[in-house]
Amino acid sequence: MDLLIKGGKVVTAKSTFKADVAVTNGKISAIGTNLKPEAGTEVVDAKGKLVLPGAIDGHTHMAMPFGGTISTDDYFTGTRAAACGGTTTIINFETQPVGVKMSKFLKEKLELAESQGPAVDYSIHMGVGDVTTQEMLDDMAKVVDMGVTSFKVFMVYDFGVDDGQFYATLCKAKEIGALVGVHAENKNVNDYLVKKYLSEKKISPWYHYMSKNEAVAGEADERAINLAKMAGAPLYIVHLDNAQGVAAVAKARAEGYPIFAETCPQYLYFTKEVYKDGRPEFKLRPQDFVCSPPMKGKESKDALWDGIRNGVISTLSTDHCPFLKKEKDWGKKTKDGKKGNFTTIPNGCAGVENMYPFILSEANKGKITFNKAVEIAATNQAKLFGMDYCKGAIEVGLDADIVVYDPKKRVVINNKKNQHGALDHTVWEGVECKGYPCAVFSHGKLVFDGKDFVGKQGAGSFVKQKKVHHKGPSF
Ligand code: DUC
Ligand code: ZN
Ligand code: ZN
Repeated sequence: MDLLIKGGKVVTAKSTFKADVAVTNGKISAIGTNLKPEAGTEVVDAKGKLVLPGAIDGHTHMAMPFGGTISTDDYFTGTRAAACGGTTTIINFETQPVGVKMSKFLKEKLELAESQGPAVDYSIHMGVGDVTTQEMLDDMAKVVDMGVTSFKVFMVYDFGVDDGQFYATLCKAKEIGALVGVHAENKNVNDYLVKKYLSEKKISPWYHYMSKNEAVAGEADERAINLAKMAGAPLYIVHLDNAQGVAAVAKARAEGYPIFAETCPQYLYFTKEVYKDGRPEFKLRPQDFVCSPPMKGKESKDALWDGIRNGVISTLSTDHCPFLKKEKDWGKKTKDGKKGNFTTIPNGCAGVENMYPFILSEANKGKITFNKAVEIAATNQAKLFGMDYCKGAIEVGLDADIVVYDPKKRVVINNKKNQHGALDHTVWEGVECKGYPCAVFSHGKLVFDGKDFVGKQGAGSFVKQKKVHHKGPSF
């Protein structure tokens, strides 16, 4: 036995109980009361603390080219930040360029990730950029064989799919044991509104929200669900942000369809008002909050919380995609010195370090149970993406990715003082967390000591996803 976490309360998706947790060779080797350390075993006193599985952030964009730049965190700095927030696995999006086979592209991205040296484990979702030929579509099977069984299509953006390509991707995924995620927004209406607002000289970040409003997202959520039903395939709606979409997911799940949804902390905490005002008390401007999809109104925020409580929403992830303040300013003056507008702001915000502390803090305040927080931030992610053979729970045989959480510790997010990514600001600045991780282990090795990153660059490795065959709404 290498490590013994003693006297804490273990929290799983289903139950909470007092137990010691033993770790041998990076795996959880025993869970029980009064476990005795062996000679040389490191003992961690967890009295008064919760012992949780490390979170899985199923939605990050590390080192992603976007809008003339590249997101600020790479596979190392992003996973360093993740580790210091109790997230011990990320699933990063890599989107296939037009004309390049997904399997070839995946090989290149796995090499890139390894060269950057992730601090904790990572996996990849394959963004679908080109399924215009049968050959490209058939190549999805190779990607599955390489250990990536999750794909994402975009209903917006130039590289997005039309409904026919979306349908074909769903059918192929069902055949090969994969799950398709979707970024659901109505492209034609979004494009029309962007043109209209720009022609009316309405160029501020508020019009980013207006052109991607509740109805633009809600219609696409409903259509995506209909396409999945037509294909008889499971579907995963990423970053669900609106009440209409929550209702559509609830209905499809009640009918027995394997429709799953993810939401993100930003949709549970902020509202569209940030695009008018920013958060000036923390020197955050409206453009700093520009991400896609944008935050919505209070009705949607409330519906998302209800969706978490009643099981309509299965997972919580971040869409972590950080850009520097000077890049966020491209909405005023572009990189080339031209007059900017809301479409010239790189889309995305930081969050990978904040997800677990945020949702656990909400649990600590009584908004949801700790079991629910663990379920949506760790256990369900592992099950949905075929990683439950090694991740997502405190269970004998699984990787010892463990968070010791102090419900009494208070941390106010301060980008300069207590955040560990590469970004020069965070939209989470000034947010107070009631409770915080005081120790984080990846494969039984300490990576966060409650203050600093103490892990190693390159310690993380690629986690293969098993084939998945989700047949109904539960798993
Ligand atoms: N949304 C973002 O905010 N950034 C990157 C891609 C996306 O869909
Ligand atoms: Zn997206
Ligand atoms: Zn995203």
